Amino acid sequence: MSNAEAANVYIGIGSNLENPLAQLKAATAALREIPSTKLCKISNIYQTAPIGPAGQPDYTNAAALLETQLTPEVLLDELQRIELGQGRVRKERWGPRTLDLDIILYAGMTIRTARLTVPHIEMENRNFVLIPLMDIAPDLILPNGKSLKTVTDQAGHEGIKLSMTTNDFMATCP
Ligand code: A4P
Ligand code: MG
Repeated sequence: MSNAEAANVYIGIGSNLENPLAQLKAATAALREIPSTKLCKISNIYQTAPIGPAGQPDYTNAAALLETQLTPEVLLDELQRIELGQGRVRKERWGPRTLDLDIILYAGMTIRTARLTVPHIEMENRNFVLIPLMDIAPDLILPNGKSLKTVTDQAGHEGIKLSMTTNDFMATCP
């Protein structure tokens, strides 16, 4: 793949059901298999307090950097295929899930279609998205001109703790 044609895409990864760490490991292996796409970076792994309906388990969250030649909607198809392959059942909004793969940023683009809102609409409100992203893209500027560091500092560290470093995680990946 030539870099000139590839888009840098940041993916948010989340799970809070059926052994979330194992879900993230399987997701990492699956991201590597997406056609015309390279998995470039994985953040540290975090344990995070759930946002949304009460009573659901803590989440495990991380972020990944992909380099892809796929269009945003084709990439979304691939991510949804991986979610379904890992037993994802869509029920209530923000409810518990085995695997959630969200497109957080796609090549600095702003996208609003029936299927996609990029940057992810909630990203600036969610430290469980921003803090993993800071691990892999500390100098990133968002499409709205704000620096990732500034919005991450504003979001704070409440409800999030480091659960595993990237190196320890990758050492145990299939
Ligand atoms: N969609 C639109 N934009 C995007 C995008 N940028 N990336 C559409 C991916 N999908 C996008 O998503 C519903 C539809 O959103 C998709 O069909 C796609 O066309 P979904 O994954 O089926 O439903 P959802 O995930 O329940 O809804 P939503 O609003 O995407 O939820 P979020 O925002 O993903 O939140 N708490 C913690 N601590 N950690 C978490 O990871 N995650 C959620 C889910 C709630 N609370 C959490 C966490
Ligand atoms: Mg989602």
